[in-house]
Amino acid sequence: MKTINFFLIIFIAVIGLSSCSSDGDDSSKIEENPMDGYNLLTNIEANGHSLELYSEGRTGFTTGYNEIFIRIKNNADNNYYAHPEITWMPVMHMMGMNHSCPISELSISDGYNTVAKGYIVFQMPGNADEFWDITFTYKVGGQEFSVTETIDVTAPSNGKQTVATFMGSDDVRYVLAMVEPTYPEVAVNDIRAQLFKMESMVNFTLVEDYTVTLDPRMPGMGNHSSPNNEDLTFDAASKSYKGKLSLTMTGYWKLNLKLLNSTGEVLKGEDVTEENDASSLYFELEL
Ligand SMILES: [Cu+2]
Repeated sequence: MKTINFFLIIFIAVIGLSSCSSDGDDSSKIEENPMDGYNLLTNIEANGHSLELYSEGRTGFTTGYNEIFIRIKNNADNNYYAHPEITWMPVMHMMGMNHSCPISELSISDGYNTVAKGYIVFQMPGNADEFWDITFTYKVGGQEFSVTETIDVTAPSNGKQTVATFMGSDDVRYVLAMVEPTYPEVAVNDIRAQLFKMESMVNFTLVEDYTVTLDPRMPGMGNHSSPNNEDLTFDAASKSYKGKLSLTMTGYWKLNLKLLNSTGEVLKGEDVTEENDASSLYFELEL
């Protein structure tokens, strides 16, 4: 009995000591990895740094809205830079010309000062003769660097359209991209989209205060609709268009859309009627 107590006391003492020492020393804490559970899209090695690009759900760059997280590692000491200042410029090199696409600024994400967050809307995939690259210009440790990296942009594997590039009746070229729902359900889903005006081949600006009407249909089932949808209107806080998308069953849905300007003029798209089964402006999804 005595020996058991003796070992028990030593055991407790050891536990007590080890927990004391780890409590008192911050540097021995295992640092939480902010990118745990995210997919590494690409790791760009340049200037003695590693630029790591992550996605929350995607495994690659696809046409449409791509949310991207970036952090920069100093290869000399394997530490990530806090508050990196990064700008990016994606360019598609086509047979006859080059063009860019809508992008956001890269801002430091809430909670993790080593992670910058933003989005790119790719209007089209690359192919054998035409490709995308991204030029990053970034400032870390008081010095500016830059790197250009070729990336693979593919059409989504399910082939569904989540971005539309079109000329409006006002002779302006627009890009409309669906942001949400990422995981649509048989329910009334939040739908969110972003609208850009193509000012030039390399400059796209956010368009505010328009309206995107929504008429989801199931072409495989007599083109039936669903109740309780709400058109997308501009939300100033998120700088995007928000509405409600009602999906009453699983299968293929075509989200027929019309784009209206701030005075209610139709810039693109048509009503779905007996004679016309789809709008020329639409998103698609399958669930
Ligand atoms: Cu292109």
